[in-house]
Amino acid sequence: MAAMAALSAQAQSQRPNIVYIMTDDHTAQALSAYGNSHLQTPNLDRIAEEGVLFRNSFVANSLSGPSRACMLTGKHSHINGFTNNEHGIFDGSQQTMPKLLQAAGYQTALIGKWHLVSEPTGFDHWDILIGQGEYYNPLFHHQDGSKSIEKGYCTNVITDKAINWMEQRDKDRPFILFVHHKACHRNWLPELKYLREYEDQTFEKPANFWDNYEGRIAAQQQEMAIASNHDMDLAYDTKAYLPGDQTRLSQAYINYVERLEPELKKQYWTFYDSISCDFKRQNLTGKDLVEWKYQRYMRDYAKVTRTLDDNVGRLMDYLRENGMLENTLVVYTSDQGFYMGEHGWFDKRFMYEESLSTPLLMRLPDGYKRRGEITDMVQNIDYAPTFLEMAGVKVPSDIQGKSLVPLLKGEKTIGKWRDAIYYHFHEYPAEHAVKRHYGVRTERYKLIHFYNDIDAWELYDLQEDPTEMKNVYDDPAYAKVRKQMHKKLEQMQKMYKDPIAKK
Ligand code: SGN
Ligand code: CA
Repeated sequence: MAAMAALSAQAQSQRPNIVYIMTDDHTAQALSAYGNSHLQTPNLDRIAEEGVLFRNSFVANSLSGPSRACMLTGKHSHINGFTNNEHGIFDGSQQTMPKLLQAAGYQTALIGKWHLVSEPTGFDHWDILIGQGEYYNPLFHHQDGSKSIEKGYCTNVITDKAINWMEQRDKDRPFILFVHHKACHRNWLPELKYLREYEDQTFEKPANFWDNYEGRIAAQQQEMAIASNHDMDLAYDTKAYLPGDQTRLSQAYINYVERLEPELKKQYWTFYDSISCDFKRQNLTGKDLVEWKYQRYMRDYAKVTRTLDDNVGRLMDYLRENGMLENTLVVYTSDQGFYMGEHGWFDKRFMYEESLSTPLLMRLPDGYKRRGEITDMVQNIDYAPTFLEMAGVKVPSDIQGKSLVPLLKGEKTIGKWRDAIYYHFHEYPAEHAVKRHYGVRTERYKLIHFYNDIDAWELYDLQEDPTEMKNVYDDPAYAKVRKQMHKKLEQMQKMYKDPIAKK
């Protein structure tokens, strides 16, 4: 509070507000701003058009809880302690960016998905989903300890709550508002008004959809293939059942739909009944069945994204109409990327490009001149130091991320920015069976080590092989690169104090 007292009311009001919108599993390939021509996200694209789009934006550990912990602390998972969803409980007594902003006079609020198990700390106000949350009439955990169902579709409810909070805030002090959506997490239940949206569209499969994982042992052993009915469940993900007989559906899925009011529930089942009728009539097998599953996945994901984009638009309209845009940093990102059929997959976790990446768009407050695309490599541990610096708060020396302020101000960064990022995924054994691994990515190369119950190294030349189909670790032509990348990895593990580093 001392820092706040030292600032005049005028200085207080000049510090930018921060609206941080983070979605769940919304991958860069599913935004038109990043080049998807099948799926329109006009409101998100507008943030990029008026601000900046990061082309090389990555996470440190591609999973919900760990990503959130990295963002809040500016530190890698092995330092902040939340390494995986299955056994993690976030230590809320540690230093976090919201706490530092709060101490400097910022109003701090968090709405939506939290997923860090312990109660949020460092927020003046919080109102969170429980665990993964629900799409229809979601249950919220309020700050006073009570829980209640909020009527409506989750993405709309979260935006309403965010706007309501901004309405009643102290308008003389800056704020940071975290808007954390459940969308577009599995199993992609659409807002009812968009049930029929995208149904006429055929989505193009990525070129490496039928990957056979040659030379990549961990990829051979995962459980996240669209083709496998064990992984992408017909009765859960594609919502297929015998028409009129929902008894074969996954109970978890039925429970989600049961939350709807009777009239809406009827609309819902009528729609998926027609899909299931059609499915039965076609009697698909082999590749045709996989193709059908892929189209169902894409269409439902796209519908969920549609509502998300509408709500980003609604939030931006509020900021615009209230004259707040000039003094607000708006950030749009996701907790990680996702596979949209690349390598034949859904889900994330792997250090391959689509889930290592996360979309990152920013609309900048006055005084930050950069516009357009930024290609420097950035990571979610960078958000905390960025927000702190923008708020005029000294960045503690134990924060591992780098402030993005020089990039946002348009300063020349050639030769001064980082030349590699570090990644470490810890959750195994677990759902989707992705082995533990760590690695380093430079502008051109990527070295990965899968460790626990296998011991496998992979090396990719992203320039020659952007879809990561050819592991060149044992290719003599890459011997020199391999050596350099090992050196880089050792350096980074030491620098980030990962206990897995070679002693
Ligand atoms: C759930 C999903 C998984 C997903 C994890 C983690 N299964 O367990 O497919 O990988 O969440 O996702 S589900 O049957 O419950 O849909 S994360 O984004 O929260 O990390
Ligand atoms: Ca996620």
